[in-house]
Amino acid sequence: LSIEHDLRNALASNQLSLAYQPQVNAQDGRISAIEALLRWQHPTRGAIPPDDFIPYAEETGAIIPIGRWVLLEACNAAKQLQAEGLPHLKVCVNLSARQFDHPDLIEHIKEALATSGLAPHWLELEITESMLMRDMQYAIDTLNRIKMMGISLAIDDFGTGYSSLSHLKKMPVDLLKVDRSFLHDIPKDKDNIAITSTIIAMARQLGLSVVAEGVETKEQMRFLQDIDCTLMQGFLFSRPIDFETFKAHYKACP
Ligand code: G
Ligand code: G
Ligand code: MN
Ligand code: NA
Repeated sequence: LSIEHDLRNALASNQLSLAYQPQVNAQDGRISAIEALLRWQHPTRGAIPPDDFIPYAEETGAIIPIGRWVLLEACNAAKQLQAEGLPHLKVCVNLSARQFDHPDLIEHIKEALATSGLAPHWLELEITESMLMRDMQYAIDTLNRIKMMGISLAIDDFGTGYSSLSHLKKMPVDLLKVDRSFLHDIPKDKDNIAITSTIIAMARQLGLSVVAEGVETKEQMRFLQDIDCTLMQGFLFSRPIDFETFKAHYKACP
């Protein structure tokens, strides 16, 4: 049985779901956004991690219908929080390279917003540096089209992509997500302290917000607060959890 066949079937048979992980404001601890993370519950193999199936989905093109569904599902979730009278949150959706290059990308984004009724400024799209560096003019044009719709743009896994800063500054993005590898062993690891502080200072100079990813300890949190990081995301605050669980938590503690 091929994973490709299983994957195409997964969408139709409701085996895919989204988990949500909050991003909290580094200064006041309040939740300001949630990142949608794809989950696959396979009927016989159990939970398959995204790192094990997204590469297949990319290769086979299955990521296009799956990504279209992710966009709609994530926008619906953000809209539902609003409909229940909760403080509004941004929802962040990861795009894969193949989605970013696909001619229907803009249509699929518009469709998700129109169908859910979510206002565009509550949606944030995450792309990686490598997606931007393959064809810079295409990337700039596509990002501008997305930005003109009122959607925010984030560079995910920032610092791991070998892209030059002179190229990156041409990209019309709003936010950098510092890769979680740089948080490792802070405050013991002096190199990581230097790298993280420098990325955050640079982002501030460029007028960009920063999310530090992979925050697992109070020591990391205090370090990030001291250097005026904007937002934090990681297991210290919450693991990725299903929407109903997140909603119950958010209702109790908005
Ligand atoms: O939760 P974590 O194991 O959930 O995610 C592993 C990887 O899968 C991350 O690099 C994340 O960006 C990626 N990922 C999670 N959800 C999606 C999605 O909906 N679309 C794409 N393209 N990547 C995703
Ligand atoms: O590439 P992207 O940043 O989209 O991937 C998000 C991934 O990071 C998911 O797999 C998610 O489960 C994972 N993640 C989120 N918070 C933490 C954390 O605090 N520690 C670790 N090790 N992984 C995390
Ligand atoms: Mn991400
Ligand atoms: Na990341």
